[in-house]
Amino acid sequence: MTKNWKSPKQFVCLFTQKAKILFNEEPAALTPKKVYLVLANLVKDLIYDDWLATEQRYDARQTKQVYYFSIEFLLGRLLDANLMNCGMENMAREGLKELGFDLDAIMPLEADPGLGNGGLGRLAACFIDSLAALQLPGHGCSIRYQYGLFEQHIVDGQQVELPDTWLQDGFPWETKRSDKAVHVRYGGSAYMRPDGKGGLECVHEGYSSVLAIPYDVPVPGYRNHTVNTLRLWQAEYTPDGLFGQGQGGDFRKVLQYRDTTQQISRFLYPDDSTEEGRKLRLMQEYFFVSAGLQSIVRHYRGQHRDLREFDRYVALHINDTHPALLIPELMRILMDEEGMGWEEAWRITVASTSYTNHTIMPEALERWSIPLFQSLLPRVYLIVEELNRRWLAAYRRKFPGREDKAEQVAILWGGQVRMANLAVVGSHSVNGVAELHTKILEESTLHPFYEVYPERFNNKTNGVTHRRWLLESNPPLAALISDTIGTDWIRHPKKLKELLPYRDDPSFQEKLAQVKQDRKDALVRWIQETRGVAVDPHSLFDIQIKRFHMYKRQLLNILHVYSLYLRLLDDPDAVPLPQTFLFGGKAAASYGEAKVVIKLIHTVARLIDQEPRVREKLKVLFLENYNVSLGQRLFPAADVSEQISTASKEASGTGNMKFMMNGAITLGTLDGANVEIHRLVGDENCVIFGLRAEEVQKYYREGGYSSWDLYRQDEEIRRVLDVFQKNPLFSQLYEDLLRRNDEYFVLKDFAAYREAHQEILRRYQDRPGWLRASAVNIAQSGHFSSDRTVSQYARDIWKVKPIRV
Ligand code: Z2T
Repeated sequence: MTKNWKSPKQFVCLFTQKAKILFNEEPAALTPKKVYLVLANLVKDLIYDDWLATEQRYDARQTKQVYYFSIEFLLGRLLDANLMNCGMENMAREGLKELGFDLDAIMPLEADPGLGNGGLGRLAACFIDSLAALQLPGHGCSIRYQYGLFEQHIVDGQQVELPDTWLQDGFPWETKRSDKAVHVRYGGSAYMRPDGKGGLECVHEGYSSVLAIPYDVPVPGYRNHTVNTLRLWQAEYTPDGLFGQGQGGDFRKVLQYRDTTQQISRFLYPDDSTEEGRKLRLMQEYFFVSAGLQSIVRHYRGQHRDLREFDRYVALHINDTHPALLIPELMRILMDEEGMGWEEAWRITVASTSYTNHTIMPEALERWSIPLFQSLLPRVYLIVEELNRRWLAAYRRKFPGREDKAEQVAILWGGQVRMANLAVVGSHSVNGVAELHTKILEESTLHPFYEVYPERFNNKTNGVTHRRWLLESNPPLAALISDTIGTDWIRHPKKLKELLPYRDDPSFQEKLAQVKQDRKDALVRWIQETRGVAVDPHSLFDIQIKRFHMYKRQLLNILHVYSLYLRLLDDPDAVPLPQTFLFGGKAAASYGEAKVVIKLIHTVARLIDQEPRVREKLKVLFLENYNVSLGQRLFPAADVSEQISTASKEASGTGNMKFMMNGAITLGTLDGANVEIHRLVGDENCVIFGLRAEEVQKYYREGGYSSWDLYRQDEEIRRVLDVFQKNPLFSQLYEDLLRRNDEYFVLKDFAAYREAHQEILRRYQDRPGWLRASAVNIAQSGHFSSDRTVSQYARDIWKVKPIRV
């Protein structure tokens, strides 16, 4: 195997060989998609030696390793990222050119692996990138969904969901490792019996077992020879999986077992609005946790003698509660398979496990019905039951007579298993994802736990990999930065601060303005080519891209745009410069209200397009199927970053950081990580508006405000809301805002938001001032690199150190 490609000529030679091996074709005969596949396979060959060497190195050094369990990894395309990390992008570009191909035309042919919903899944992808870049021994563990997040089509202004067939042409980055398969058990019955040595042992019988097969994806660091692993598990049917059943010839049972088995790794987040869907989701959660842990313990056994030292060599991280079954599963393995007693197994489990919380929204806290849980995972349930018993007993000793509090911290309550409580009790570290979020966890959401275990709580403000979100997504900006301060910022993103002295430098500002215009032009061309829509590249680009959720308030944005439309109808000079409002994002298939907001955006867009007096000044465009690769086009082209969630609701946000890195100005509430962005750049370099988190929480405690009063007082609000009365489709939104008292304070924040937009326009017209603000944002964005975040996890929580390869 080759180390690196030495010259374009050698590349051409290797490419020709590979085309022969894979397709038995000459390069010139290859379709563009085959060119992609050949190239991807060549890049994988490049990575392979380092991949094996990395694993050997970790084993030889007996180093502690982290396993990051996440039910989502929203990877995005890998060709560009891997080429960049290997430092082989130019070589590939030159070589392909000699063969008559254009690398930039090949890259978009790669399917965008969407094994995640949004922020949580993308965070996991940024983290494994940073782990490898920092040479930290850390790996991802998840599910190889056959279908990722649905593809969003817009038909008649409405969202339609289509399956995401990302595996159709094969996924060249993975390696199937059938030899490392394990079995995962479901169902049957479990009970305790005397073990003949004066203790008890567990019997689990009548279960069915599913084959879990790992597919490994290499995760290369940035030009440092470290290659970690993302292990994706796939469920497969095994003919002998029906233990003690089915052999009797119950053919229907065998068929049903086969069907269910094959469903487990089929879809990301199967619809949970039906009982069947819920059961499948719980099967998924146990599936990858059990498979992952079994393989970790097996590997550990090959390296070390004594499982009592497990936590010295292994850190297990759970990304939200979806992998929280890791806690009872590790207990099961240590007790049932390794013969440990409860106390010792518990010490090891807590010492190994750490947990990140990603939301305070009560409806998003996972709960499972006990009957479902118990029938699917009888042995694990016994452990959870015992854990709940011991935990509550200890808690009641500490707070005698406080049943109100005991109820809040119980793991089992009201017929349900409360996963967040399980995760907190079973972890030595519990962290939030931004300062404000962690404070709310400590003071309200998880307060009773904070009282007992204050030392477990800590904050780790999110970050994003600046390699993908700046270096790879915005090459002209990256080049300008490197020309100005050198290339050290790529390995040490804090050094972006060295741009600060240039913020008022006219020549730097001029170049920064050109880069932004260049990225806007590129986006405009792409929109014209792919959507057939014309956008004014000299208008202000105001962008809101994120999942659709009522708390994120895309509704506030579009209502404000509609108010601009109304103003322009009266007075064509009501706005001083042309503006383009871009939206993108998916709504959960079952989230009716969010889907109505998507429809409303399309309706307003059409109204504007049809009005000659307005359309010169205003454009609204919804870009369908927002995903990682579309994000990579949009962040670099943004002037304004819309971060307008109801204060206290957005745990962190990470799009806010990607915009900032690309020089956009934040227009936001003091929510999530916006608070920290604001603190770093100051009032002059972002525009903050609206209710503060404490005010919102006070309203919630005291029963809200009267949205009717506002409706009566503010004429513009009144005129805007009349849009709803013209169309019965939107009556639900009207109801929410007025009759159901505006849960997310859209109307309450409307006037402040209107003011904030006027402030944006004032600042945008001061060119040097705006460019200075843009430069300051880029310069301060190094703090929001996931390299910073991951170093903090490594130092404070996982206790792992870099290993040079
Ligand atoms: C998700 O993307 C987030 C939170 C969730 O809570 C679930 C999902 Cl799928 C269970 C997001 C937060 O909403 C966002 O504020 C945060 O930046 C992101 O996780 C990463 O922490």
